[in-house]
Amino acid sequence: MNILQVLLTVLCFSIDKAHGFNVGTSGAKIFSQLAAEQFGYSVQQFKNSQGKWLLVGSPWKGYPQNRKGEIYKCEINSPGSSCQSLNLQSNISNGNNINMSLGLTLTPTTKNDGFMTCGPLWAQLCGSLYFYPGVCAEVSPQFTLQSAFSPAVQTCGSLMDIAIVLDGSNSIYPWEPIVNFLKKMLENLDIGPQSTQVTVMQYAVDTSFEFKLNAYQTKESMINASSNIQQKQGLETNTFKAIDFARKNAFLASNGGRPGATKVMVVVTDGESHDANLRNTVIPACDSQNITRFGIAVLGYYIRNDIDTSKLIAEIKSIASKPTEKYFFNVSEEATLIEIVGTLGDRIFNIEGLTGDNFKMEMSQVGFNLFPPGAAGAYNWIGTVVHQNAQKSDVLPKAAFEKVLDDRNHSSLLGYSVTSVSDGSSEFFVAGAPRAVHRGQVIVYSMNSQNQPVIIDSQRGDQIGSYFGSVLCPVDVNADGVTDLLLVGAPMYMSEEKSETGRVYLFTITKGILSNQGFLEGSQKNARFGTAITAVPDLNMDSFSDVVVGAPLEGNGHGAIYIYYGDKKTIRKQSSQKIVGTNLDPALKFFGRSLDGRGDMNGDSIPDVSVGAFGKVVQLWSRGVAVVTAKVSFTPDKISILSKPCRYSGRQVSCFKAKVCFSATFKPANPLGPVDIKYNLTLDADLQSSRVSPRGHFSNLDRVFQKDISVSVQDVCEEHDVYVQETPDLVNSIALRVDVVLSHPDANPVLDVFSPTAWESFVSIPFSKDCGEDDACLSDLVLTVQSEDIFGKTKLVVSQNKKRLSFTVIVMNRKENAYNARVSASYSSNLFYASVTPQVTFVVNFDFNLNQFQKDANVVFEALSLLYLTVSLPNSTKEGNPLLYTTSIRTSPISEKPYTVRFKEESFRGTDELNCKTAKCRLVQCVLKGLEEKGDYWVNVTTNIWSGTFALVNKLILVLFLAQSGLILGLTVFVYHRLISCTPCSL
Ligand SMILES: [Ca+2]
Ligand SMILES: [Ca+2]
Ligand SMILES: [Ca+2]
Repeated sequence: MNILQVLLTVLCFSIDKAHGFNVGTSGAKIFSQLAAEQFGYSVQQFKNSQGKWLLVGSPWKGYPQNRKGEIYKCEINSPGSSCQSLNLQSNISNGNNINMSLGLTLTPTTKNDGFMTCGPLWAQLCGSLYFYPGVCAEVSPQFTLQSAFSPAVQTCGSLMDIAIVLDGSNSIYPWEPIVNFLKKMLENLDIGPQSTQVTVMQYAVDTSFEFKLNAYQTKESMINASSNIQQKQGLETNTFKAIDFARKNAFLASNGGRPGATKVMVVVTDGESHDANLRNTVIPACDSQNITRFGIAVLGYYIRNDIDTSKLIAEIKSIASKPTEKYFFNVSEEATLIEIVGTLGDRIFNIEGLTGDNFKMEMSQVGFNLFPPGAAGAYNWIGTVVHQNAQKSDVLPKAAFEKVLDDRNHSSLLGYSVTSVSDGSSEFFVAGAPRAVHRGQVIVYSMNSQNQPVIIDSQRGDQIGSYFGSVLCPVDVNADGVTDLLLVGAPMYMSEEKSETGRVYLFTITKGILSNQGFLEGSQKNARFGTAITAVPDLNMDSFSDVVVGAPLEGNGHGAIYIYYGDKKTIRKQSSQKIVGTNLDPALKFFGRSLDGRGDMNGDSIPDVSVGAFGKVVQLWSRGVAVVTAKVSFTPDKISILSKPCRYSGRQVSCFKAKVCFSATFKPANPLGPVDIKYNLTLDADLQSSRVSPRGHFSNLDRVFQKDISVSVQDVCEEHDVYVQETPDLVNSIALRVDVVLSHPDANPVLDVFSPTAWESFVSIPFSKDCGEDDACLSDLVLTVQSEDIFGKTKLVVSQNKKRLSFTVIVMNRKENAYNARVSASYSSNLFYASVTPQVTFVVNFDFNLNQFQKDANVVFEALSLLYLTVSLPNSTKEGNPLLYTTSIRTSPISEKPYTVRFKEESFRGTDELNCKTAKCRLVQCVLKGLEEKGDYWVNVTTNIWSGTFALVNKLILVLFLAQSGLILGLTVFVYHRLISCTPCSL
């Protein structure tokens, strides 16, 4: 028997999200703690000498009294699913400080194999005001706290001596609001011998102490004393004498003044002074003693008496320190003084303890993200980045980022996220500012030799409120030490339906310069896709790193994660797998709010993905990958329809045997399978074929045969009988398609989605075509057309009763068999096709169109043996941008169709060629007529390029085009289809 291996055609393979890929969901381990404490807000895989753990942040632990937060350790390989608290918060916490929110972030520390956690919401109590310096803690591999640092923390108990100078002259009325203002102001200060001391003086003609700096040790006693202050009364307002008195006396050591304490004077008055001539000596004297002065003008008396206030305001402004807008206040009457207390308190705090240096971290929150820690709230919510090393914390100055942020609203939250990327030799830092100019921004910078940041590049988000830059994830896809991609989350990105779908933007980085490569998107509304992003070192073992993205709000807040596999230096933009939280546990909420996948957690060498949820963390197990190959051979490889050796359904029929062999390769290489698969054999499965019924059946009387088989490295083969039906199609080979799927969806290993799982083989069944030894059918069709009417000689009268025009058509073949033989008739528009009466000789009827009288009627007959050629043209990009439109095929112009042009912004970087894989193709089918034996045939398809699609290319590409002017059409991208050779078209 002649056994011949026949051509295997690999069918297209597609990734079906429903099938998933190698992140398994069966056997997932779920750890739980209190959801109200936000257990699961962060998660980190961790290994030490005792085992493998999940570290889980529970930043609200202590809720609602004092959200100190906590880290839990959950042992992966222990039988139970309980977690233990590390009790870190009790070792860090400081009596005055609350809501440490420890565990909001978690990150490994490379230097000692431990980890770092931060509590950026850590609130510091200064007086009655809270500030948010944040805190980060380093923890050893054995879970002991090593150090805690809070570079933004204030010494809010730093020494400050405040002299309050009150105008007590007759014009002040009523007095009570002045006392209330004083009491309220004291409430807002951190009073004490080691923090802030206050002295109060009152003046009219002359000045006297109400109490001195060292008079009261507690806030309560000082407020009590203040309530008893009586109005001094007096006809003159000697403001400058009072200021000078305070300068000379208030801060004296004998009166309680402390050397090194910051000196502040608050002057409250309601009228122009009687001693303005002293101004030019008194105020410079205050400056030389570093006394910061607040000037408060009470305009009540002037307004009540309809006096112009401009001189008064000018005088008080001249008393206040610079800049005036920060140190000068005015109020319309005594009663409204109390309204400025909050602002005044804030401004006093802002100068506290920080003399001669305008460097402010007062509203910063260190640790919103790590390495280096970001300080999102620094500089009044503009934010900055703190570089921490063993010796010290370098808080990067505001000016470093001011220009690039262009943040007039002072709300960038720079440092909300931070990371670093490498080009192999240098390291660049990336900081996210999710509220910069409302659209969000990422900034790439490097550190120069003076430890100062040098801005390299920045990119803004393209939608207001999208929180672009709140999540950053660098990916070294090919693990060569060079960062290939920076993923930037914009989890609040709104879809067109105004729902928070979320997006993840892809950037490549070249020497710190970012280049946008499009974005990833989840599949659902209100998903917050991109809230968490993590790179995984090669889930599917194809040597490229992979990426997992969380969409914690997807599906009404249940959450989902998406898996994207790496490919060369980028990632595939189509997710390969989506795992919906409710499939693991119907009660899961916010599944995907945090992620980690840096390591193998169960010893099979494949990294595993850990997913945080609301009060839970889920450990998923990755599965091995099998690549199955199928080979098919047929015996015999050709079938003669004359030979009918087999019996099928009681009849003698032609038959052949199909032998299917499977083998597999496995990653990891241990264990070597097996993989249990289900295979399907289908005869004539090609859906594009016009054959409705198959030309062959298996022994089960069906065109489809299904079986389970266990496949290992060695070939495993099975043979199947195929019975051939009598068929009118004796030309085309019978196709046998093999499909394989996993026998059990939860099996391990799984089939590789990026390798073929379907193959089509053609048993070259040129049923004996009877076309001579060359097996090519050279026919010679002769067409004879006869009609009752003798055209041209007699006039044909067409009427209602006589409108038929009939032809008798005779086709004869003088040479070898003609397959797919047809007769075609084309006719003029004044005829209707009426019918064909089939005989060996058949009659074709036409009726005249009585609504359209013309002198001539035309009918052209042709006898053809047809051959089709299908041309695929890249018709539009994946985004739907038009690429090419056909203008002609051969000599027949195609009628023009109206075409609505609609362009979307789209990047072609990384796309070498726009072909039917990278773009959407359109099929043009040509019928080839009048072919001669063994000729080469050319079909000239002429297309035009939609220039609009390329009008929006960014400048870099545009320059390239211009440089190659005249060669644009020569780019390999477009030309390959311009002339299509039809060499294999011989019959
Ligand atoms: Ca790389
Ligand atoms: Ca991979
Ligand atoms: Ca594993």
